[in-house]
Amino acid sequence: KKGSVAVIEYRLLEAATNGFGESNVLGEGGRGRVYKARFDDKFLAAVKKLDNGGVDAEREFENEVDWLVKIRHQNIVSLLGYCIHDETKLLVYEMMQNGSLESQLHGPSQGSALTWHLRMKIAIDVARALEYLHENCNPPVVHRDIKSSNILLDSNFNAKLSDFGLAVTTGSQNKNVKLSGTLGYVAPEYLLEGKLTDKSDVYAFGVVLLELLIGKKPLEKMSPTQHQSLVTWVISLDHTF
Ligand code: ACK
Repeated sequence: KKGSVAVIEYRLLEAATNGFGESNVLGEGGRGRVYKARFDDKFLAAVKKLDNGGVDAEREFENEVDWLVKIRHQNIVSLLGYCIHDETKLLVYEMMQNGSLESQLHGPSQGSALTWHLRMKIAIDVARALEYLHENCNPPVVHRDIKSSNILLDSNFNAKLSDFGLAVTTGSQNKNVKLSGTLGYVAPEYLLEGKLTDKSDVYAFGVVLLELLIGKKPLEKMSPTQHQSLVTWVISLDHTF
């Protein structure tokens, strides 16, 4: 055990997910697949099986565990446990039955399930998570990857922030940090000058508010060619600040 987070045996996770079977797949994330796990025939959890991949993936896994052991808030997804099995790393989270805000807004149902009242509630939930990270944590924690796919909804549509793989404290990250985050959500002063503060999360939160309001994804109108030239331009910026 690390804090209140359990180290879970691989064979238990295998059994709970039908051997990581296709029918248990909840979705595909940036860094791996997420599976529905059923323990003792009733208790549900979500297991993220990370792709094996280099130093960055390793660092993000450790960062995620380190933060989520320390951070507990009703609007932040709880980490229940983790498992290291040879090269494979797994994270076990509380089950968020209604998936991500991204799939609710932009998936097949196109946000139809989300009333204005619910959208307002989701915005407030995320604001509470950010207030906690920025005001109640000392030093303040910057999430660095606020976006609709990192906002998960439980069975009652309570919103919780997930994915702390890129989170940092302010002050520690001013030297030689690689640019992190997601295009369309990255604050301009961070993208152009490497100036990272808690306000970078507030900018990204603003983009999420727009998504909630108009139901469109950032950069949605860009063609693949335009998107590619944006990516090429970003890569060409000197991001060793
Ligand atoms: O939008 P979704 O249905 O919700 O698809 C994505 C996918 O896994 C990759 O991130 C889903 N997901 C992630 N974490 C959880 C969780 N704790 N509970 C339920 N679904 C999750 C997410």
